[in-house]
Amino acid sequence: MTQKISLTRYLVEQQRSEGHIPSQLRLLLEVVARACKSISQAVNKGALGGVLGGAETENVQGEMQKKLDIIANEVLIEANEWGGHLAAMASEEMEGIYVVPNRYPQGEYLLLFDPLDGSSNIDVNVSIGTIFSVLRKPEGAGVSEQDFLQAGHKQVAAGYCVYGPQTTLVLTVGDGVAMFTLDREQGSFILTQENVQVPEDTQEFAINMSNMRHWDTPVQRYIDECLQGTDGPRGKNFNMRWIASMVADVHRILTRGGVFMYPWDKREPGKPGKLRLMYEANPMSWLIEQAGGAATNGKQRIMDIEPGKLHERVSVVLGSKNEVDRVTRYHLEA
Ligand code: AHM
Ligand code: MG
Repeated sequence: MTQKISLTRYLVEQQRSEGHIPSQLRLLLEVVARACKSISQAVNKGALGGVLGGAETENVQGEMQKKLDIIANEVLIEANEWGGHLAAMASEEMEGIYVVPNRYPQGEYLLLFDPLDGSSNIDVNVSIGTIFSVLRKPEGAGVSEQDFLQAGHKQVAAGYCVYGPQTTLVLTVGDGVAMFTLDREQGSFILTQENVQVPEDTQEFAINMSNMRHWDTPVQRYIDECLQGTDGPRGKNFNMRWIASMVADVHRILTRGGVFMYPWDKREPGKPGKLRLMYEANPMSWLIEQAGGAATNGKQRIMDIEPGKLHERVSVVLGSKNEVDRVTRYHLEA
Protein backbone atom coordinates (compact mmCIF):
# COMPACT_ATOMS: atom_id res chain seq x y z
CA MET A 1 0.00 0.00 0.00
CA THR A 2 1.43 3.41 -0.91
CA GLN A 3 1.70 5.62 2.12
CA LYS A 4 -0.37 8.77 2.28
CA ILE A 5 1.56 11.98 2.92
CA SER A 6 -0.31 14.56 4.96
CA LEU A 7 0.29 18.30 4.65
CA THR A 8 1.90 18.19 8.12
CA ARG A 9 4.37 15.54 7.04
CA TYR A 10 5.08 17.29 3.74
CA LEU A 11 5.91 20.51 5.59
CA VAL A 12 8.05 18.74 8.19
CA GLU A 13 10.00 17.00 5.43
CA GLN A 14 10.42 20.27 3.53
CA GLN A 15 11.74 21.85 6.70
CA ARG A 16 14.13 18.96 7.41
CA SER A 17 15.58 18.03 4.08
CA GLU A 18 15.24 21.10 1.92
CA GLY A 19 15.59 23.80 4.55
CA HIS A 20 12.95 25.86 2.69
CA ILE A 21 10.67 26.32 5.65
CA PRO A 22 11.73 27.64 9.04
CA SER A 23 9.59 26.14 11.82
CA GLN A 24 7.63 29.38 12.33
CA LEU A 25 6.59 29.39 8.69
CA ARG A 26 5.63 25.72 8.88
CA LEU A 27 3.36 26.44 11.85
CA LEU A 28 1.86 29.41 10.05
CA LEU A 29 1.01 27.33 6.98
CA GLU A 30 -0.55 24.62 9.12
CA VAL A 31 -2.75 27.20 10.80
CA VAL A 32 -3.81 28.68 7.45
CA ALA A 33 -4.70 25.15 6.28
CA ARG A 34 -6.73 24.56 9.45
CA ALA A 35 -8.64 27.79 8.85
CA CYS A 36 -9.34 26.70 5.26
CA LYS A 37 -10.74 23.45 6.64
CA SER A 38 -13.24 25.40 8.77
CA ILE A 39 -14.16 27.64 5.85
CA SER A 40 -14.67 24.53 3.71
CA GLN A 41 -16.99 23.18 6.42
CA ALA A 42 -19.07 26.39 6.39
CA VAL A 43 -19.17 26.45 2.57
CA ASN A 44 -20.37 22.83 2.55
CA LYS A 45 -23.24 23.49 4.91
CA GLY A 46 -24.52 26.28 2.68
CA ALA A 47 -28.16 27.12 3.34
CA LEU A 48 -28.24 24.59 6.21
CA GLY A 49 -25.61 26.64 8.05
CA GLY A 50 -27.31 29.97 7.31
CA VAL A 51 -24.18 31.22 5.54
CA LEU A 52 -25.64 32.20 2.16
CA GLY A 53 -26.76 35.66 1.11
CA GLY A 54 -25.58 39.22 1.56
CA ALA A 55 -24.28 40.83 4.73
CA GLU A 56 -25.59 44.29 3.80
CA THR A 57 -22.17 45.85 4.39
CA GLU A 58 -19.56 47.18 1.98
CA ASN A 59 -15.85 46.45 1.99
CA VAL A 60 -13.05 48.96 1.38
CA GLN A 61 -13.34 48.39 -2.40
CA GLY A 62 -16.99 49.50 -2.30
CA GLU A 63 -18.23 45.96 -3.00
CA MET A 64 -21.23 44.50 -1.17
CA GLN A 65 -20.04 41.80 1.22
CA LYS A 66 -21.56 38.34 1.46
CA LYS A 67 -22.03 36.63 4.81
CA LEU A 68 -19.33 34.14 3.85
CA ASP A 69 -16.83 36.91 3.04
CA ILE A 70 -17.12 38.07 6.64
CA ILE A 71 -17.18 34.59 8.17
CA ALA A 72 -14.08 33.50 6.21
CA ASN A 73 -12.25 36.68 7.20
CA GLU A 74 -13.03 36.10 10.89
CA VAL A 75 -12.01 32.44 10.73
CA LEU A 76 -8.62 33.36 9.27
CA ILE A 77 -7.97 36.09 11.82
CA GLU A 78 -9.03 34.05 14.83
CA ALA A 79 -6.96 31.06 13.72
CA ASN A 80 -3.82 33.06 13.04
CA GLU A 81 -3.63 35.78 15.68
CA TRP A 82 -2.52 33.77 18.72
CA GLY A 83 0.13 31.38 17.34
CA GLY A 84 3.10 33.73 17.73
CA HIS A 85 4.28 33.40 14.14
CA LEU A 86 2.67 36.56 12.74
CA ALA A 87 3.17 40.28 13.24
CA ALA A 88 0.10 41.39 11.26
CA MET A 89 -2.46 40.43 8.64
CA ALA A 90 -4.13 42.19 5.70
CA SER A 91 -7.28 41.18 3.89
CA GLU A 92 -9.49 42.16 0.98
CA GLU A 93 -12.25 42.63 3.56
CA MET A 94 -10.38 45.03 5.88
CA GLU A 95 -9.38 48.59 5.09
CA GLY A 96 -6.25 48.70 7.23
CA ILE A 97 -3.87 46.04 8.52
CA TYR A 98 -4.73 43.86 11.51
CA VAL A 99 -1.86 43.97 13.99
CA VAL A 100 -1.56 40.93 16.27
CA PRO A 101 -2.91 42.08 19.67
CA ASN A 102 -0.41 42.77 22.47
CA ARG A 103 -1.64 39.85 24.55
CA TYR A 104 -0.04 37.47 22.01
CA PRO A 105 3.62 37.16 21.04
CA GLN A 106 4.53 38.84 17.74
CA GLY A 107 6.20 36.79 15.04
CA GLU A 108 8.27 37.71 12.01
CA TYR A 109 5.77 37.07 9.22
CA LEU A 110 2.97 39.00 7.51
CA LEU A 111 -0.06 37.21 6.11
CA LEU A 112 -2.28 38.59 3.34
CA PHE A 113 -5.48 36.99 2.09
CA ASP A 114 -8.58 37.17 0.01
CA PRO A 115 -10.70 35.17 2.46
CA LEU A 116 -13.43 34.25 -0.01
CA ASP A 117 -12.60 34.66 -3.67
CA GLY A 118 -15.36 34.41 -6.24
CA SER A 119 -18.01 35.85 -3.94
CA SER A 120 -20.57 36.10 -6.77
CA ASN A 121 -20.55 32.28 -6.92
CA ILE A 122 -21.33 31.62 -3.24
CA ASP A 123 -25.11 31.57 -3.53
CA VAL A 124 -25.18 29.56 -6.77
CA ASN A 125 -23.11 26.61 -5.49
CA VAL A 126 -20.14 27.13 -7.82
CA SER A 127 -16.47 26.75 -6.78
CA ILE A 128 -15.00 29.51 -4.61
CA GLY A 129 -11.77 29.73 -2.63
CA THR A 130 -9.31 31.40 -0.28
CA ILE A 131 -6.07 32.96 -1.57
CA PHE A 132 -3.08 33.70 0.68
CA SER A 133 0.40 35.17 0.52
CA VAL A 134 3.14 35.24 3.18
CA LEU A 135 5.84 37.89 3.45
CA ARG A 136 8.64 38.37 5.94
CA LYS A 137 8.27 41.46 8.12
CA PRO A 138 11.14 43.89 7.47
CA GLU A 139 13.56 44.39 10.39
CA GLY A 140 12.62 47.04 12.94
CA ALA A 141 10.29 47.65 15.83
CA GLY A 142 6.53 47.55 15.39
CA VAL A 143 4.65 46.90 12.21
CA SER A 144 2.96 49.22 9.73
CA GLU A 145 1.13 49.09 6.42
CA GLN A 146 4.38 50.14 4.74
CA ASP A 147 5.92 46.80 5.78
CA PHE A 148 3.41 45.01 3.56
CA LEU A 149 4.31 46.95 0.42
CA GLN A 150 6.78 44.41 -0.98
CA ALA A 151 6.98 43.13 -4.53
CA GLY A 152 5.63 39.63 -5.22
CA HIS A 153 9.11 38.14 -5.67
CA LYS A 154 9.62 38.69 -1.93
CA GLN A 155 6.86 36.18 -1.00
CA VAL A 156 8.04 33.25 1.14
CA ALA A 157 4.89 31.16 0.70
CA ALA A 158 1.73 31.45 -1.36
CA GLY A 159 -1.29 29.35 -2.10
CA TYR A 160 -5.00 28.94 -2.32
CA CYS A 161 -7.69 26.55 -1.23
CA VAL A 162 -10.47 25.82 -3.70
CA TYR A 163 -13.87 24.78 -2.32
CA GLY A 164 -15.31 22.79 -5.20
CA PRO A 165 -16.45 19.20 -5.69
CA GLN A 166 -13.27 18.53 -3.68
CA THR A 167 -11.51 20.89 -1.30
CA THR A 168 -7.94 21.25 -2.57
CA LEU A 169 -5.10 23.24 -1.04
CA VAL A 170 -2.38 24.33 -3.46
CA LEU A 171 0.90 25.59 -2.09
CA THR A 172 4.34 26.86 -3.00
CA VAL A 173 7.24 27.73 -0.74
CA GLY A 174 9.52 28.31 -3.74
CA ASP A 175 10.19 24.64 -4.44
CA GLY A 176 7.52 23.86 -7.04
CA VAL A 177 3.79 23.52 -6.56
CA ALA A 178 2.09 20.81 -4.51
CA MET A 179 -1.63 19.98 -4.27
CA PHE A 180 -3.36 18.48 -1.23
CA THR A 181 -6.90 17.12 -1.21
CA LEU A 182 -8.97 17.33 1.97
CA ASP A 183 -9.82 13.87 3.30
CA ARG A 184 -12.97 14.64 5.27
CA GLU A 185 -12.98 11.34 7.17
CA GLN A 186 -9.42 11.85 8.39
CA GLY A 187 -9.80 15.61 8.69
CA SER A 188 -6.47 16.20 6.98
CA PHE A 189 -5.05 17.44 3.71
CA ILE A 190 -3.33 14.63 1.78
CA LEU A 191 -0.68 15.21 -0.90
CA THR A 192 -2.26 14.31 -4.24
CA GLN A 193 0.09 15.98 -6.72
CA GLU A 194 3.65 17.22 -6.61
CA ASN A 195 5.74 19.14 -9.11
CA VAL A 196 2.67 20.55 -10.89
CA GLN A 197 3.50 21.78 -14.41
CA VAL A 198 1.48 24.11 -16.63
CA PRO A 199 1.83 23.10 -20.32
CA GLU A 200 3.60 25.86 -22.31
CA ASP A 201 0.98 25.80 -25.05
CA THR A 202 -2.78 25.81 -24.76
CA GLN A 203 -5.97 26.12 -26.79
CA GLU A 204 -8.10 27.43 -23.94
CA PHE A 205 -8.60 30.98 -22.71
CA ALA A 206 -10.48 32.48 -19.75
CA ILE A 207 -11.79 36.04 -19.87
CA ASN A 208 -15.11 37.72 -19.16
CA MET A 209 -16.23 38.17 -22.78
CA SER A 210 -19.07 40.50 -21.82
CA ASN A 211 -16.44 43.23 -21.37
CA MET A 212 -15.06 42.83 -24.89
CA ARG A 213 -16.11 46.26 -26.15
CA HIS A 214 -14.29 47.93 -23.23
CA TRP A 215 -10.90 46.22 -23.76
CA ASP A 216 -7.74 47.76 -25.09
CA THR A 217 -6.57 46.93 -28.65
CA PRO A 218 -3.93 44.25 -27.76
CA VAL A 219 -6.47 42.20 -25.79
CA GLN A 220 -9.08 42.63 -28.56
CA ARG A 221 -6.48 41.44 -31.07
CA TYR A 222 -5.48 38.37 -29.06
CA ILE A 223 -9.04 37.19 -28.39
CA ASP A 224 -10.16 38.00 -31.92
CA GLU A 225 -7.38 35.78 -33.29
CA CYS A 226 -8.35 32.96 -30.92
CA LEU A 227 -11.99 33.23 -32.01
CA GLN A 228 -11.06 32.94 -35.69
CA GLY A 229 -9.79 29.44 -34.93
CA THR A 230 -8.52 27.38 -37.87
CA ASP A 231 -9.63 30.14 -40.26
CA GLY A 232 -7.40 32.78 -38.63
CA PRO A 233 -3.69 33.49 -38.10
CA ARG A 234 -3.41 31.03 -35.20
CA GLY A 235 -4.51 28.14 -37.39
CA LYS A 236 -6.14 26.28 -34.49
CA ASN A 237 -9.40 26.35 -32.60
CA PHE A 238 -9.65 27.68 -29.06
CA ASN A 239 -12.04 26.76 -26.27
CA MET A 240 -13.26 29.23 -23.63
CA ARG A 241 -13.99 28.86 -19.89
CA TRP A 242 -14.92 31.57 -17.38
CA ILE A 243 -15.89 30.51 -13.86
CA ALA A 244 -15.75 34.02 -12.33
CA SER A 245 -13.77 32.60 -9.41
CA MET A 246 -10.10 33.29 -10.03
CA VAL A 247 -9.23 30.40 -7.73
CA ALA A 248 -11.19 27.92 -9.83
CA ASP A 249 -9.92 29.32 -13.14
CA VAL A 250 -6.30 29.20 -11.94
CA HIS A 251 -6.84 25.69 -10.58
CA ARG A 252 -7.98 24.53 -14.02
CA ILE A 253 -4.95 26.20 -15.62
CA LEU A 254 -2.55 24.53 -13.16
CA THR A 255 -4.24 21.23 -13.96
CA ARG A 256 -4.48 21.33 -17.77
CA GLY A 257 -3.10 24.65 -19.01
CA GLY A 258 -4.80 27.75 -20.36
CA VAL A 259 -4.52 31.50 -20.19
CA PHE A 260 -6.44 33.70 -17.72
CA MET A 261 -6.97 37.40 -18.27
CA TYR A 262 -8.60 40.17 -16.30
CA PRO A 263 -7.27 43.17 -18.21
CA TRP A 264 -7.56 46.90 -17.71
CA ASP A 265 -10.66 48.19 -19.48
CA LYS A 266 -12.41 51.45 -20.34
CA ARG A 267 -15.23 51.10 -17.82
CA GLU A 268 -13.03 52.56 -15.10
CA PRO A 269 -9.96 53.89 -16.92
CA GLY A 270 -8.40 55.18 -13.71
CA LYS A 271 -8.12 51.66 -12.27
CA PRO A 272 -5.31 49.40 -13.52
CA GLY A 273 -7.68 46.40 -13.38
CA LYS A 274 -10.26 44.66 -11.21
CA LEU A 275 -8.07 42.20 -9.33
CA ARG A 276 -5.92 43.10 -6.38
CA LEU A 277 -2.13 42.84 -6.59
CA MET A 278 -1.11 41.87 -3.07
CA TYR A 279 -3.52 39.06 -2.19
CA GLU A 280 -4.82 37.87 -5.57
CA ALA A 281 -2.36 38.50 -8.41
CA ASN A 282 0.95 38.04 -6.53
CA PRO A 283 0.21 34.65 -4.92
CA MET A 284 -1.39 33.31 -8.12
CA SER A 285 1.54 34.59 -10.20
CA TRP A 286 4.07 32.85 -8.00
CA LEU A 287 2.17 29.55 -8.16
CA ILE A 288 1.90 29.81 -11.95
CA GLU A 289 5.60 30.68 -12.34
CA GLN A 290 6.61 27.86 -10.01
CA ALA A 291 4.68 25.53 -12.30
CA GLY A 292 6.52 26.78 -15.40
CA GLY A 293 3.91 29.33 -16.53
CA ALA A 294 4.11 33.13 -16.72
CA ALA A 295 2.22 36.10 -15.26
CA THR A 296 2.31 39.71 -16.47
CA ASN A 297 0.15 42.82 -16.36
CA GLY A 298 0.45 42.93 -20.16
CA LYS A 299 3.72 44.82 -19.99
CA GLN A 300 5.79 43.60 -17.07
CA ARG A 301 6.13 40.63 -14.75
CA ILE A 302 3.52 40.98 -12.02
CA MET A 303 5.90 39.87 -9.27
CA ASP A 304 8.27 42.75 -10.11
CA ILE A 305 5.64 45.45 -9.51
CA GLU A 306 6.48 47.59 -6.47
CA PRO A 307 3.14 48.11 -4.71
CA GLY A 308 2.15 51.64 -3.80
CA LYS A 309 -0.78 50.70 -1.58
CA LEU A 310 -2.27 47.70 0.16
CA HIS A 311 -5.40 47.35 -1.98
CA GLU A 312 -3.69 48.21 -5.26
CA ARG A 313 -5.31 46.78 -8.38
CA VAL A 314 -3.58 45.27 -11.36
CA SER A 315 -4.26 43.99 -14.85
CA VAL A 316 -3.65 40.22 -15.01
CA VAL A 317 -2.52 37.85 -17.78
CA LEU A 318 -1.35 34.47 -16.50
CA GLY A 319 -1.02 30.83 -17.43
CA SER A 320 0.62 28.85 -20.23
CA LYS A 321 3.90 30.56 -21.02
CA ASN A 322 3.71 30.87 -24.80
CA GLU A 323 0.25 32.44 -24.72
CA VAL A 324 1.16 34.89 -21.93
CA ASP A 325 4.28 35.85 -23.91
CA ARG A 326 2.11 36.45 -26.98
CA VAL A 327 -0.39 38.68 -25.15
CA THR A 328 2.51 40.60 -23.59
CA ARG A 329 4.16 41.02 -27.00
CA TYR A 330 0.89 42.40 -28.45
CA HIS A 331 0.85 44.99 -25.66
CA LEU A 332 4.46 45.98 -26.21
CA GLU A 333 3.97 46.24 -29.99
CA ALA A 334 0.87 48.44 -29.63
P1 AHM B 1 -13.91 38.83 -5.32
O1 AHM B 1 -12.58 38.66 -4.66
O2 AHM B 1 -14.67 40.00 -4.77
O3 AHM B 1 -14.71 37.58 -5.35
O4 AHM B 1 -13.63 39.29 -6.85
C1 AHM B 1 -12.67 38.64 -7.63
C2 AHM B 1 -13.30 37.78 -8.69
C3 AHM B 1 -12.34 36.79 -9.29
O5 AHM B 1 -12.33 35.62 -8.56
C4 AHM B 1 -12.88 36.59 -10.68
O6 AHM B 1 -11.89 36.22 -11.60
C5 AHM B 1 -13.50 37.91 -11.00
O7 AHM B 1 -13.74 38.57 -9.77
C6 AHM B 1 -14.78 37.80 -11.76
O8 AHM B 1 -15.21 39.07 -12.12
P2 AHM B 1 -16.48 39.32 -13.08
O9 AHM B 1 -17.68 39.05 -12.25
O10 AHM B 1 -16.31 40.76 -13.47
O11 AHM B 1 -16.34 38.38 -14.25
MG1 MG C 1 -11.00 37.84 -4.86
